[in-house]
Amino acid sequence: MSKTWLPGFIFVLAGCPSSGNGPDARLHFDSGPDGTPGAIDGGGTDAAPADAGVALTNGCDPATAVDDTGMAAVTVMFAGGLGFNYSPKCFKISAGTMVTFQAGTMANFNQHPLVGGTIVGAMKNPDPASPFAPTTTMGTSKTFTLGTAGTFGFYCDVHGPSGMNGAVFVQ
Ligand SMILES: [Cu+2]
Repeated sequence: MSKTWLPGFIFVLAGCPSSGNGPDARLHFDSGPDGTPGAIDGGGTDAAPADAGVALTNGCDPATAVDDTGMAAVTVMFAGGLGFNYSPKCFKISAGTMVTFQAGTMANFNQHPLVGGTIVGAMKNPDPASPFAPTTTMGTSKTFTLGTAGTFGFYCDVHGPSGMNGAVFVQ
């Protein structure tokens, strides 16, 4: 009988980092049930190169980013389900593409303010010149037309340092 609960107990331990401090602990805890923790919190493929000294923006590498070039419009879901994340997190578009940030059913910009900028070493670096500036703090959907080529990071003002961040490469 005791063997039935033991594996579950181990799983819970694995999902809760002992060093958890606020939002970071929430991210890791919540990303488990969501089913897509890999791309967000370092368990996936694109977070590893970030520690290797490669110049990435919010963990995004243009070589592996989702290729949405040629699309007229792209939608980025945020805080979908229980995951404090953006999907896609890293993507490429053509200049002139409309990018819409769309909240999940239980989320909004008040809970997840959208900031243009980067997370470097868990520090938030807002960029006032970002096409995503100023910070979006209300509503559930916001559309930006990205007309200029470049790399533009974005993050959630609350959960950005713990993984809710991403970048778009405009070509
Ligand atoms: Cu958030």
